Amino acid sequence: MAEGQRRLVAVSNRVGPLNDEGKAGGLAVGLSDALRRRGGLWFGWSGETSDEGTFKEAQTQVQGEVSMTTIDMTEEELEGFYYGYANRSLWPLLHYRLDLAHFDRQSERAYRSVNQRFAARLAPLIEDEDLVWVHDYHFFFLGSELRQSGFKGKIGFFLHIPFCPPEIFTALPASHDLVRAMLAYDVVGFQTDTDRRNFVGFCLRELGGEKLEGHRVRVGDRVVRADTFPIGIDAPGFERFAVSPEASEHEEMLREIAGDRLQIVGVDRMDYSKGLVERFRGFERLLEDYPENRGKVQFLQVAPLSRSELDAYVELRRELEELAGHINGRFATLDWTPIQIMTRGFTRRALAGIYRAARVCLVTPLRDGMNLVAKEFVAAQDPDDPGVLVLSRFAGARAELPDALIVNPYSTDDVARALQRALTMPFDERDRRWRAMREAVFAGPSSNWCDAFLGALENSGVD
Ligand code: GDG
Repeated sequence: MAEGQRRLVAVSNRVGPLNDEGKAGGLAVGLSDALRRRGGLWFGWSGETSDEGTFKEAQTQVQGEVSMTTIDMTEEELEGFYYGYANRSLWPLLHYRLDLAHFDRQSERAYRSVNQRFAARLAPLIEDEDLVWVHDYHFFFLGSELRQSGFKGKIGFFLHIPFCPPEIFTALPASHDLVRAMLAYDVVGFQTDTDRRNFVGFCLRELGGEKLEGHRVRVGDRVVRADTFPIGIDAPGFERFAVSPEASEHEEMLREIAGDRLQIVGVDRMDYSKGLVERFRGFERLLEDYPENRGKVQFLQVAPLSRSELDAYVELRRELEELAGHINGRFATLDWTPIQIMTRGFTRRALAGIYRAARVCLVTPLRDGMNLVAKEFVAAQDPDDPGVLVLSRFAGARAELPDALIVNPYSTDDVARALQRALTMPFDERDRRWRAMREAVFAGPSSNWCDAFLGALENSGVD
């Protein structure tokens, strides 16, 4: 931590790792970059469950300038808070998927009580001079709980995933309570202007709030700054990964297997928000409508399993494996397998090599807060032979990457057309588009997201 700088206290459900070998997940990637640079305390769940009454003392691990302090949850808390409210209610709802959202009062209770308990365990570890930065949809109530315990310092909140329109959000039985709790933060940050507008719209229409200067909104006697802070990647770092021996080994292996065939890749946690089913159908349509691609392209989908305890995710896996089997059954020849899906994870260096071997990367979420894969793909490309990014209009990253081929992921024809265009794109256009995207991904220092948010938090309440 630099002299005179306030200590950063970050709170998120999962804590660490600080190295590059983390599991799939955008939040950990973004936050570990920020903490490695600035130092501070990272507080959250240990990843373990234990019985109430026998909760272990908080565990602290120190790595350089960063302390990571974690606490356990009970099995019931994990079920109600994490699988229940966070991932069966809030995740689908905030991704505009009312059809998949379940609401029940037991999990709502568990969610509130975990927020309260985490706040109670964090309170003795922090001081009013610290900058407390709470992350994501697991902890909407944590700030207001900290306030109730008497904490007077600055608390910010960043939502990594979308904030849906008020018309959808009001379906959540506790929608008013939840947004009122968010007003305890000094700054609430979103990935895109759309998310910010949806949140502000809820405050105005549902809670009778009013807009003030400087992206602030007032509800009753609370004033909160609601602003946009798009998350970025450590682009120079990822570019270096892409030429590391481990990356090159993966790149060469993939190129060798592909031979003259063009490689298409997708890299996503296996999640229904990522539009994988629609993407597979788009690939199938490519082979139907543009038969010249048969035997000439191959599609590798890396999809590490995520939240596999939930029915919707089990169902998604079944559907994807069936669809991949169907496509292969329909089009494969003795020496060609059109589509391959892998549920194992790779190291980040290996992933960088996979991106670099690809002519086309498909990033087609139905809704995504930002999507770091899109940015990583751009950073990993070989400047002499860059690939093409096909990007969903519903990914937050779209705002910064207009030079990708933008598609409507719900339209099978649109995805197939964009794929065909990407596969046949002349070098000059490929190069021009990639350079423009590279500039966007490398724009400003990699610390932009963190510094912008913490700067806003530090200045909040100062007129
Ligand atoms: C949430 C929001 C927002 C993927 N497979 C492997 C692996 N990954 C890494 C990717 C990337 C990260 O996981 C995924 O990040 P995304 O941003 O694409 O998506 P979410 O996990 O849904 O992240 C998202 C993000 O938070 C940050 O705010 O952008 O909108 O949903 O870094 O490379 N990493 C490893 N092995 C894999 O197999 N090591």
